[in-house]
Amino acid sequence: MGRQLLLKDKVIVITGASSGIGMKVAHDVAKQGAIPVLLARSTEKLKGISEAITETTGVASMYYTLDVSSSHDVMETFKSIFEEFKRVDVLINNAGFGIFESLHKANLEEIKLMFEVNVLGLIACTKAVLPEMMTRNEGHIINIASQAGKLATPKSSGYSATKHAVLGFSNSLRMELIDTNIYVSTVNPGPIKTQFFEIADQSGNYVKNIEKFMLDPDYVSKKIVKLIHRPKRELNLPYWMNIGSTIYQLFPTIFEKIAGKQLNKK
Ligand code: NJP
Repeated sequence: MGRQLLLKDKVIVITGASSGIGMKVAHDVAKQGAIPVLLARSTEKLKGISEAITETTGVASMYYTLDVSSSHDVMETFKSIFEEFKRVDVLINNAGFGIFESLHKANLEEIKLMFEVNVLGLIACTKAVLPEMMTRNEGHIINIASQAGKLATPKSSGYSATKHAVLGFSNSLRMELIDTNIYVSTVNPGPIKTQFFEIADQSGNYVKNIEKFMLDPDYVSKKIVKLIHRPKRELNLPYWMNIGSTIYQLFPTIFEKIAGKQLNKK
């Protein structure tokens, strides 16, 4: 994966662009001349972000209201995007949410919805861009997964399962596309200071316990922009968190025994 992509006039579609990481990345790529296409459910927020991007960068970004859990709406939205822009250079599958709860208390409908958004929505958006990328033999799909996709922790069985699914999906697709110029990257962050925790951690206990480890969304966004310039297999943030995940993969039984209690922060 040794290429350097100049962002000027590149069409970068970002799901979940109405807040958090997606919003930051939209601003940052526009600063480099790319055209961010913002997708999320909150139309008013998207409108405000899109206007702010145009005001600060001069780039005419676009937004479309989309709930990624509707595969029909995903298809229709990408049809409109292709009519407007003819191409998608980079897709950032970022829309997602988590609910941290012990499984015996968790609501099955909420777990289903996490899968519909975090996994099936991401797959639907990927399927929507792939034919055009394959025709041009060029493109980059960036899937925002999580360290929770590598190392599950207590009270996140549903959320971790969705992020494990994202990594499995991405790894398979990367191999399918090995002979093409279409790159598949995953981003596996630890906790980031965004609105994510307003839904994920309603008691506030988890945030209180891990506040000092939380990443700044500006930092995460800068790293994602770097990843667009130089695609690589996966981006682990912070890098040291991946050491824990790697040790876990090597020695799962002993790791769960020794570190399992330490990881119970939710
Ligand atoms: O969270 P937040 P982040 N259809 O809540 C959108 C992962 N991650 O930026 O639809 C379409 O500020 C929602 O928009 P709206 C995490 O799993 C995070 O932190 O208008 N869009 C909003 O724009 C997720 O995949 C942390 O409500 C939908 C966006 O998603 C990604 O990072 C750690 C939607 C969420 O913005 C971005 O999260 C980690 C739907 N059905 C991974 N449902 C972390 N923050 O600690 C939601 O490892 N959205």
